[in-house]
Amino acid sequence: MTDPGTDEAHQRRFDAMITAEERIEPRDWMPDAYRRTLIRQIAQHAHSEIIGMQPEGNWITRAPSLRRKAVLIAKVQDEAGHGLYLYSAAETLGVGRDELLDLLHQGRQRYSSIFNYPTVTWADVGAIGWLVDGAAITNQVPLCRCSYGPYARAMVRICKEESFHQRQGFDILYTLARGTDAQRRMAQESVDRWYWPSLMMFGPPDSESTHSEQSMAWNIKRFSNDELRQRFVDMIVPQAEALGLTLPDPALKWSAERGHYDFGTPDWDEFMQVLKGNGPCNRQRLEHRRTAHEEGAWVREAARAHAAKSRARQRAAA
Ligand code: FAQ
Repeated sequence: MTDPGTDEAHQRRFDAMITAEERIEPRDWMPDAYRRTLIRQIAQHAHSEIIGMQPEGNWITRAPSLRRKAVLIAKVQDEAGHGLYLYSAAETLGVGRDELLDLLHQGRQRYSSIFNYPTVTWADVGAIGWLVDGAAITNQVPLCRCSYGPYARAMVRICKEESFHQRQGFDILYTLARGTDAQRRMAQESVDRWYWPSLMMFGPPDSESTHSEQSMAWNIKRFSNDELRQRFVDMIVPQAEALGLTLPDPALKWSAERGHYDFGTPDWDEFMQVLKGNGPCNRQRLEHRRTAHEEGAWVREAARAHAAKSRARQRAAA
């Protein structure tokens, strides 16, 4: 049985570390609720990375040139890598990767709403890079200062790669926007479809966000959902001008008083529907993931057999 006196001392030490902006490491004592929150967020983040491979993976065989195909394959592979760093970070909190994948496959853990939208044109690969990776970076740069060490460190590398991803998406749209009329129209139509869902990636408005207050007190989240959404809009408006494309938001205008762009309200009913599993691609994404997992069983089995053999060989040589 744990000694309540000791738990109080641990809690005081944990609180002092948070106040002093120190990193919490896996060996440190942490409150159960802090651990649970991190597992929820990091798992959701990891699941988003691997489910996020599907919308773009859809275009690998149809990329318009060898160069675009090679870049896209590398990007999709990067997302798999991000998933691996993040599952490893979650494992330091005492959960197994298999357990987390089971929860995803059973629909008991979430992944980002954005990946439930379809990629119907090549321009969507550009819009995902520019807007979705752009939103991801805006959200993730502050996570490099998250109080939990393994998550913060994973974020540093992920953010570097996401910046490159955003540039390649911008480059695709830039090329299309300067192409034929049909290419320009395709780029604009894609931005029209991805703009609002990308604003929803930051989560519900602060007034509806159940976890923000506590996560900010623990230095897991450094800014609220609405603060980051604003930062993102301020970043993409001049980028849209450079692209020569418009953002489908009639309320968008510079506010000299606030020093920020005013913007419209996302359709939060649509967001809630997507979270409930009723987005355009929810069923397809999960079904595909489950099938890929089942079909990959032999690879996991072979890797386990190889690891067991290597261990036996090392023991024999010792
Ligand atoms: N989708 O109280 P809050 C990428 C849920 S980037 C689905 O505000 P929190 C890169 C939330 O879980 C995308 N669910 O929650 C890439 C909670 O549900 P619960 C991944 C959402 O955690 C690019 C409820 O709503 N990035 O993958 C969403 O404090 C291109 C109440 O919300 C991350 O995960 C949503 N958008 O703040 C890959 C970043 N928003 O558990 C491939 C790390 C909220 O109570 C291609 N995560 N919910 O049932 C975070 O920063 C936070 O978790 C937030 C949400 C900001 C997403």
